[in-house]
Amino acid sequence: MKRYQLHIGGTSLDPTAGQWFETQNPYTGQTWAEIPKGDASDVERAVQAAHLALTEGPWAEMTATQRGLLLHRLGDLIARDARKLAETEVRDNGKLFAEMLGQVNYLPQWYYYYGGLADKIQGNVLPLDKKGYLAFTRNEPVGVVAAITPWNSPLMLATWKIAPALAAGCTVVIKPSEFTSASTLEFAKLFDEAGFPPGVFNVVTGFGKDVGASLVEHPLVRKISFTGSDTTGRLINEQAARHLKHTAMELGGKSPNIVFDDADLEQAVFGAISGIFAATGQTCIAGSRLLVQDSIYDEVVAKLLDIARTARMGDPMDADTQVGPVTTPPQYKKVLEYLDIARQDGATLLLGGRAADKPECGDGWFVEPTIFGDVTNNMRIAQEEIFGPVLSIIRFKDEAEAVAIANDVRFGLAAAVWTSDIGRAVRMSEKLQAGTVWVNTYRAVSFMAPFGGYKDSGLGRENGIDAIREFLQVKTVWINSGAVAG
Ligand code: TXE
Repeated sequence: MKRYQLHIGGTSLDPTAGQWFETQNPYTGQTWAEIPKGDASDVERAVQAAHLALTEGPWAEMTATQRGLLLHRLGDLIARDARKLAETEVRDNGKLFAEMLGQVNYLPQWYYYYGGLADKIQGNVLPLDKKGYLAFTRNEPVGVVAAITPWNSPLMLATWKIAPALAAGCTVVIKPSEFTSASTLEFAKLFDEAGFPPGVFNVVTGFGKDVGASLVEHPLVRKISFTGSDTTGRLINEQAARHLKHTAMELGGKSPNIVFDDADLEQAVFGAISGIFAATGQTCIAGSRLLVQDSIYDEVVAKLLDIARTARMGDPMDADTQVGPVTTPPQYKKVLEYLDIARQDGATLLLGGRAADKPECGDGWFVEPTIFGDVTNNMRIAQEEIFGPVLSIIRFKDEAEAVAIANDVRFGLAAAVWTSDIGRAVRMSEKLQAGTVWVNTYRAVSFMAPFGGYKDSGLGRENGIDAIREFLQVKTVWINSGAVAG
């Protein structure tokens, strides 16, 4: 069995306490590797290495252009190793290989984009109300960044943090999810090959309450960039606030996918299916609430069921598989619990609603693609993030009611509108309380487009130019030109 090592200060090494934990393949349920069980002393080593790299030596001396070139080189190495990295991700999180490969193949663009942006962040010469001074601003790295990432898209969500943080000149210590740590440890080796100085990028694997909490508490960590559940996000934010640290939080969602009767229904149904069943519903942007206008409700439901009932479950490495397993045993249990909650709340089960026991699902943690109809927005399945292949269909009569239902949740990550009326598209995009609104599409993301949450879905933005500012702090410099005393 493969046994991984931590990555600290440009070296692979064993955890201080000499302990490892096992990681499983969600498709087979079998253990396939051992992951270092880091603790506070490993965090200490990693943060000290990151702090040293930040304050002295080649990274601290480097120009922004040189940093950009290193990011470029890293992008090339990811492209070279995309297949291997994607295979490791699938082994650990059970997502479809085709989707994972597509995702990893896209990652270099983040490193090229932020590599290019590194030397284009300018300060300002300030107009002043006083004579005799020159004043200007500099954008400086915020410091050592702790990145804490989840299990659903390990390398992509890590990249959304790492690329802008390094472009800004920060150094990084990352703690990947305990369920999917392997790909981040393999990825770390590419930093050395690309020529990053030791300590710029460090990985400490382990559990949230040990490694995660120690990172958040460490006095030399200045920024915590987190993706995960809103419960953990809140906890980290409270802890960070006690030490006045910067945070960026990408948390959950309960995104509405809204279909009007003037929409192209074939497209809308396709968008609804991929919106909830892609990645087995385990994405923060899952379109888990399908809002359908009364007049087309029956037609949309019939079309949805026609497609969803043919979904092929099975080995995520197989190109024909459309729905893979749930990634972790606790998540599997949570999804099954919500199926019971939905029934108790009075939702009508239209499809699935149970664990899958088909032979092609092996011993994996599979849940059948599930659709509930006649859901009302006060039901728990309409309000709480399930993070699984469970769609709730809700009726509405008109635009005003669609907006009211869509916004009546504590989350606000994304929303989509399906309509052929341009005026309606504009009105809806203004009224929906969400960090991203899609019109006649779902799930589009790009390194160029800011991404983040309204309301309980998070703080700060990832991607686009906005993201690099998350890792910079502004310094104002006043120079006395000699005309002013003292
Ligand atoms: O997430 P956690 P979990 C949601 C989804 C899912 C639920 C639970 O609804 O069912 O979260 O998943 C680290 N201090 N999302 O339990 O706990 C942890 O080790 C510091 C939404 O896996 O939020 C991991 O690295 N760190 C989501 C990371 O936080 C701590 C993606 C996320 O774990 C910590 C995944 C602590 N006290 C799940 N406790 C999205 N927004 O995409 C845990 N961690």
